[in-house]
Amino acid sequence: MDADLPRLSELAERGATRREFLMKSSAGAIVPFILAACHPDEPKRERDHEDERQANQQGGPATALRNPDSRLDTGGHANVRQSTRAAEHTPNVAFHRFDPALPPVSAQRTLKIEFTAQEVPLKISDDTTVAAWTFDGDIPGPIVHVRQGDTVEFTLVNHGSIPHSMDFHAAVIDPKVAFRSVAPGQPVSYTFRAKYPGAFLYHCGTSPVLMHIGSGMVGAIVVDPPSPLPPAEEYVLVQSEYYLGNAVGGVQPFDYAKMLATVPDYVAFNGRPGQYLTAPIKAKVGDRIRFYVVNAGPTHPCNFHVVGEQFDTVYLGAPPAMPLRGIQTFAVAPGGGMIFEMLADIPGEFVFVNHGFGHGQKGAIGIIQVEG
Ligand SMILES: [Cu+2]
Repeated sequence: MDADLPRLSELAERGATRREFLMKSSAGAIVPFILAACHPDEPKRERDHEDERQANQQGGPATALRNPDSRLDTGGHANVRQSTRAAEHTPNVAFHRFDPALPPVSAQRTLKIEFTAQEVPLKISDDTTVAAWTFDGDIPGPIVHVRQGDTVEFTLVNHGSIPHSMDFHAAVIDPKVAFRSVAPGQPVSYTFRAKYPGAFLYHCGTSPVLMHIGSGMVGAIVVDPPSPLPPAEEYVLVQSEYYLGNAVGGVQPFDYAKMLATVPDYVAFNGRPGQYLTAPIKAKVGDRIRFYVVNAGPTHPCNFHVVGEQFDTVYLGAPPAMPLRGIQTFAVAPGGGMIFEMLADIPGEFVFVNHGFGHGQKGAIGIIQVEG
């Protein structure tokens, strides 16, 4: 891990440029965590070695788990090695910010969606390119937006080199059929109706699911209730964890043993650690800001919090039913999704963060810039 250790320099740089703000803010407690991210040379070798040892110890029973949804599973140990497909591409890929804006809902009540499973290099920061397994070439995959009761006609075409599949949490469907794995070059199609409103995860369910989720095959589907929620600026944040191995040709593969050890290198909103520190989400005083927070995991919760704010409303599920009011922090479970609303009463820079701060420090952090 030493020579090719994924650096936090970009995040650290962003932290440094935000230092004054953080010092001035009421979030004094954040400062040590951000500044701690400025030490990319921390001795990780011993820790990683220990992680690996633990992972090996856990490897037997954990990797024996099978995905009952998949018909092409070849065993719990299958497909934990990174395919070479991503590394064969040139690693000279450009960084792009993932647009967190919720796309408009379709006017049609039946939505045809086709995704491709792709194994591609993805630049997640200035100095880190990963050998990603993706839907449509990005982590997370495209944001899907429908209404309760809408019909989704979905097709996945596998352009990868190993089996992949699709598990929509917004679907009520026979998983053995719909969520089955398909071989390279093959498609799988199924149709479902969005039964409940809310923010839902989708992910590849091919065995071992940990490897496929952990390598980036995740995304969000937002289902609106029949009567619209109050007007708001709407954003989708998909939290996910990165467990990376040594770079090959400038591209870092995902590391299954580290996924089992559950100590991530990075935790990110929408695939890029700290991307919304550099390029904050903009809002205006008077806005209602609605976050659809989906936690892809694969393992850790997203303890969602906004510094200097309180959530006016948090919907556990099926909005507008059972709203929680005046919430400071709420955990979104791995595999879960929830809706958080805040009212931008005053101007300022408000940090949104996973308040499990080990993971906030590792990149699950951003800024909402509220202008008067
Ligand atoms: Cu997959």
